[in-house]
Amino acid sequence: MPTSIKDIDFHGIAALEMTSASGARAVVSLYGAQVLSWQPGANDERLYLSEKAVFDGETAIRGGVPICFPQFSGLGKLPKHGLVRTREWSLRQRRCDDGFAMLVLGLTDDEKTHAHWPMMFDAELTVVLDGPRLDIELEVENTGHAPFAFTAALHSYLKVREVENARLEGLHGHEYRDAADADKIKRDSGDVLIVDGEVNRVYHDVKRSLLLGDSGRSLGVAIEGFPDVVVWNPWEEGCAGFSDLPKLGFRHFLCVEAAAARTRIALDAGDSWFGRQSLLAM
Ligand code: TA6
Repeated sequence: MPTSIKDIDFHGIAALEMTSASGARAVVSLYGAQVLSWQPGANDERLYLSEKAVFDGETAIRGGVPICFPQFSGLGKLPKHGLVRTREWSLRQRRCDDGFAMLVLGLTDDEKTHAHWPMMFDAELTVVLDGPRLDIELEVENTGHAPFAFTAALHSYLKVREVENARLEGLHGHEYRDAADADKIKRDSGDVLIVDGEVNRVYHDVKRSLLLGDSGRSLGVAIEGFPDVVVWNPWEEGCAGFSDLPKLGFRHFLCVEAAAARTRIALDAGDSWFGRQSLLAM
């Protein structure tokens, strides 16, 4: 099968459909530069997209991989998760090679971002679909004359068949801030993370790769550049508070997010930074 990148309409918004030589497929919207679907094989969707997600060009889309920048969650005065997940990005590059498909989307500061944050920046998201692997890389350049610092995340909604049966390995021994328990600092002592209630944790300084096991299939998560990992599931009560999640939606995803949350990334004028999350279907 030849690799391809096609312009498509996805629930009424402009998107790109990437197909790799192996038959893997991914869909990325220009709105938010959000990966909305990733199927490394036929009938093997690995990203959760809520059936109640709103595609009105104003609301953040619930699912896939939203980009949080220049603020993660409520860690500052900006709108939650920052300014770029509800903006139209532009396509800068598309490339189809023998085996893989790659696209680059970009967004720069403008009057809408200045209304909240005065800094000048260039953000670029590169998505590479290559066989069983999906790489998502966020690069940020300080294009202004003053230094700035930011928090950020690739807020990946990983699809699981049944969250109670999911097992997340690799966080053992790490310190985390428990946002579901008054932001207490704790240390993970279990061999695997099992979700049987609300989870909202920011794990610090995670250098290991993670493995998400889910009813007979696995997903490797390798992270570079982002120092932290956020694990989030709202559970039943929390889920009921989200109008764009179905009642039992929480059972079908676990957010495992490459993040810079505890320590802000500082950039001098002219400097740039990148962080990457690579997902490997097994
Ligand atoms: O990453 C976890 C988190 O910050 C949670 O606190 C939760 O609220 C979630 O993100 C979703 O945020 P959103 O603004 O997309 O509803």
